[in-house]
Amino acid sequence: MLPILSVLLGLLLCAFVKAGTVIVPGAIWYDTDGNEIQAHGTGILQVGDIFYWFGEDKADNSALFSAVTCYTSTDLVNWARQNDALTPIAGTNISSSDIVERPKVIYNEKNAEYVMWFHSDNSDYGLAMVGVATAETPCGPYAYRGSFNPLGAQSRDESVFQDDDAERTAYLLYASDNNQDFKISRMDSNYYNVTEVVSELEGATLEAPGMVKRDDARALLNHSIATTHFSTTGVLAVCLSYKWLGPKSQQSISGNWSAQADIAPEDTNTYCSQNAYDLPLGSNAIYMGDRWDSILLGNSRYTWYPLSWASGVPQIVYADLWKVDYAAGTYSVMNGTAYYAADGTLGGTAVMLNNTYNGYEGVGYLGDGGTLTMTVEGIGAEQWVSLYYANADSTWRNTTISVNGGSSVVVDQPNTGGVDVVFSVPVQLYLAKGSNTLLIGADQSNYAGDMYQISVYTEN
Ligand SMILES: *[C@@H]1O[C@H](CO)[C@@H](O)[C@H](O)[C@H]1NC(C)=O
Ligand SMILES: *[C@@H]1O[C@H](CO)[C@@H](O)[C@H](O)[C@H]1NC(C)=O
Ligand SMILES: *[C@@H]1O[C@H](CO)[C@@H](O)[C@H](O)[C@H]1NC(C)=O
Ligand SMILES: *[C@@H]1O[C@H](CO)[C@@H](O)[C@H](O)[C@H]1NC(C)=O
Ligand SMILES: *[C@@H]1O[C@H](CO)[C@@H](O)[C@H](O)[C@H]1NC(C)=O
Ligand SMILES: *[C@@H]1O[C@H](CO)[C@@H](O)[C@H](O)[C@H]1NC(C)=O
Ligand SMILES: CC(=O)N[C@H]1CO[C@H](CO)[C@@H](O)[C@@H]1O
Repeated sequence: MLPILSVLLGLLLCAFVKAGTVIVPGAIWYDTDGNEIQAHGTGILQVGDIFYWFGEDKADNSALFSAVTCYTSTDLVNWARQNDALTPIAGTNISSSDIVERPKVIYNEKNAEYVMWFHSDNSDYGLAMVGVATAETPCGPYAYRGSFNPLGAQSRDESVFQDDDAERTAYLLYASDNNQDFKISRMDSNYYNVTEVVSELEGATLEAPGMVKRDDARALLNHSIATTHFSTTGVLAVCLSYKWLGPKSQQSISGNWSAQADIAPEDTNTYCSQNAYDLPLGSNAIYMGDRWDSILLGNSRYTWYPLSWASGVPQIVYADLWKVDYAAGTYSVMNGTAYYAADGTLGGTAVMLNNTYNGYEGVGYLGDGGTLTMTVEGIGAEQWVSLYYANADSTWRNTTISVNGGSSVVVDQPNTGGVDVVFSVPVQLYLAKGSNTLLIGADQSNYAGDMYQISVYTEN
């Protein structure tokens, strides 16, 4: 390798493995070795001071099963990849031509055993089963016990919920009966099977469930199914509105759930994400979602946000960057410096739009000859920069951005499912101390989304 290249590579790796302090929803997340974290359809297990993050490895961009990964962290920000927890077994229902999604792990005290549940299916999602695997250590590797239809019925998107009663009763939450009926079933004392449906929401068409218990009440996330749900790839372009059910009135897991409500302003489509897991945090929780990229599955992003009950009902707290102190049960949202596209300099075919966001107009027709130049203040470091877009598109888009005449960085912009929604995309850029010139959209033949705002942060 050329010396200059290896120096550059070293610098890059250095930047990646440096311990982080902030959670940046929607950014590419790197593990402590500098590799992209592959843990989609998140499940979190806490053992003592250590968090274990289980998820789907989609590095090969295929929906088919390659591994359930296991990462560890003590701060929910810096994650170290461990051995894979579950890998394909030829000749079974978890072969490399099958589907294994949404792995969740709970600990069975009676058997001193970790038990993993997951959506187990064939490639056309026709079997609709749950799979169960067990291990003596959190990351395993897990021994596969088998896949089955719980109580003879279908189960697609699923999660588990372990109660804090004396028996540590556990439940399977699952989309059943062609995703029409949503069911909650009690597990047996081994957590190997379910014994009884304790709650059924007929015709609810829910998926991607998560449940948190708070003040002895439970919240269940709900969302409406897009018609693409039944596509043969089974992958959603997810930018849909999610709901919660009954956090106040629902004292018993088997009782009636109260009516749904939004967990984020409806027009944000849950900040372009789908729920995967909800981790209690003090008297609040962390919403852990996926921003699926159905074209490049491995490029799907993690969208973790505080889920706050401050208003009495659970609401996602939007943050470009935020910090969590799990032990203290607290979070804090970082404040950036906002710059508005309307204050920038338009070049070529770029035009001001006639719609507004936060009272500011956006800039359209960026790319393919249209540019925007903006001046922002830096501190002489790698800094998070959030680009705010409106992008009513059913495809992922790109924009390019260059700092002070340097080479262009490509920043991708998520598919919003064709819905007009303003959202932000984070990118880490080196900004010089003092004034910096950002040139946006110059180095691309495609159109970017419409740009409204840039926010610059100093925390890393
Ligand atoms: C997968 O599960 C289905 C349904 O239980 C069963 O018919 C099939 O034999 C299983 N396939 C393998 C390879 O175990
Ligand atoms: C789970 O329980 C059901 C109902 O008792 C039973 O029919 C089924 O065989 C059990 N499945 C497994 C995998 O143990
Ligand atoms: C649950 O709802 C059903 C149907 O509306 C009603 O008959 C039943 O009494 C309710 N149960 C409780 C515990 O409120
Ligand atoms: C961000 O600004 C708000 C409002 O001024 C303030 O309450 C909050 O403490 C600030 N957050 C941080 C991390 O400084
Ligand atoms: C904005 O409105 C003006 C006046 O109606 C119109 O001429 C112009 O084409 C509009 N621009 C865009 C980008 O829609
Ligand atoms: C975005 O950029 C990537 C990498 O440069 C490229 O492969 C892809 O085609 C681009 N997408 C669009 C919509 O331009
Ligand atoms: C049970 C329940 O409230 N289900 C709702 C989930 O969200 C969709 C879309 O808003 C509603 O149609 C369902 O009624």
